[in-house]
Amino acid sequence: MQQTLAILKPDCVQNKLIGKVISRLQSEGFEIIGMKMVKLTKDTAGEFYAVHKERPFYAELVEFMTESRVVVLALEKDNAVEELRKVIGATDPAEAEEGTVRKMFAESKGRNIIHASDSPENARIELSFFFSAKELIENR
Ligand code: IDP
Ligand code: MG
Repeated sequence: MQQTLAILKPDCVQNKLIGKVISRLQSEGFEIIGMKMVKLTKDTAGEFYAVHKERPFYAELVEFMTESRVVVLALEKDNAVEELRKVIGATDPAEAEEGTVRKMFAESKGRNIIHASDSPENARIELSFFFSAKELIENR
């Protein structure tokens, strides 16, 4: 089993799509092992996306991620990192495959409904950004 991190972004929360997206993730076989709703500050969002600091969209991204609350999910599945990236689709919904979460629900490359870790190493880093080891103990 592998773990990965997803964030239901402010557009997902604002458009009342939390239930639909979580339902999709569960039907794809992801086990929710941690879940919290948080309001990110500029500092927290900026730190989470620090790898994009030099990119032209960084300020817009931080602004967007702090518009309203987000839902942070710790997910477990075989090959979870790759599987989740597949289910969410390409960053830009215009380029995402039919049936992917971003194709179905996202409005633009910036406002694209969901974040997912892009490697097992980043998944570990990102999970520990939002969850303590105590919170993610296996339930078996
Ligand atoms: P990812 O979320 O598919 O991994 P990244 O390239 O890691 O995509 O970018 C992180 C986030 O930054 C994207 O999900 C999106 O919200 C935002 N973003 C990326 N590229 C652009 C852009 O060209 N314009 C506006 N926002 C962008
Ligand atoms: Mg990324």
